Amino acid sequence: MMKLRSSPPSPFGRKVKLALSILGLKGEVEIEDANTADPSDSLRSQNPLGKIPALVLETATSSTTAPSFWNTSTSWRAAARLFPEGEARFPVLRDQTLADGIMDAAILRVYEKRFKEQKYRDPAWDAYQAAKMERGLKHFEDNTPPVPASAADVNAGALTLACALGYLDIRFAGEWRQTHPKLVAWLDAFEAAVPAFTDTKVPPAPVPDNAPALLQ
Ligand SMILES: N[C@@H](CCC(=O)N[C@@H](CS)C(=O)NCC(=O)O)C(=O)O
Repeated sequence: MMKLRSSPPSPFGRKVKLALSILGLKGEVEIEDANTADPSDSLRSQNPLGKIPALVLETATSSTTAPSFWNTSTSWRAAARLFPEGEARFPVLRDQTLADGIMDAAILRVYEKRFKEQKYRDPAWDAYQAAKMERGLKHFEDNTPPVPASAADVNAGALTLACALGYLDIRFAGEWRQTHPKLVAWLDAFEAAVPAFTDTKVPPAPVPDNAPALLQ
C-alpha cells in the first residue's frame, strides 16, 4: 500500500488528503504523520529533502510533491478529474499555481519566525512575502472561482485555494477574513460541498516567537 507522510497542519499535505477523499482513493493510501524537524524521523530516508507531503510507493521510491501523487500509476486516471480538458484547463492550472504560491509565501513567513531569533529576522523579507500573499488573495477576491456543487465537481485550483485559506486560518489567525468577504463566502460554500475539508481541519496554531522547530 502507498503511504503518505505528512503532518496535520501541512497545506500541501492537506491537498493530497482532500484529493484522496474526493477521488475515492482513501483506502489505497495509508497516512502516517511525519516531523520534518526530527532528524531521526524516517522521512529523511524516504525523501532526501525531508519535505512533506512525501508519497512512499510500495517499491520504496518516494517523491515529495502533490503533482507526483497525481501521476502515480494507480491514481493518475482518477486524478485527471481534477484537471479539466480544453479551455477550462488554463484557469484551473493558474489558480493552482497562485494558491500554491500563497502557501509558499505563508510558509516562508512561518519559517522566518520559527527558525530565527527576533534579532535575525528581516522585516523587509517578511513584508515581501506578505505582499505576495496579499496580491494572491486580492486576485482571488476579485476573481472568485466557481463554487463546486459537490465534491465530485472540485478541480485542482479550488482544492488548492481552499487549502491555502485553511493554512492562513491556522497560522495567521484568519486575518484574511476581515478584508476578503467574497473568499470567506467561497470557502464556506467549498466546505459545505467537500466534507473532507472539515475532516482535515486543525485548530488555529499561530507560530509563537522563538518557537522550537517542530511541525510546519
Ligand atoms: N512544493 C512542495 C512544497 C512542500 C512544502 O513546502 N512542505 C513543507 C511543509 S508544508 C515542508 O516540508 N517543510 C519542511 C522543509 O522545508 O524542510 C509541494 O508541492 O509539495
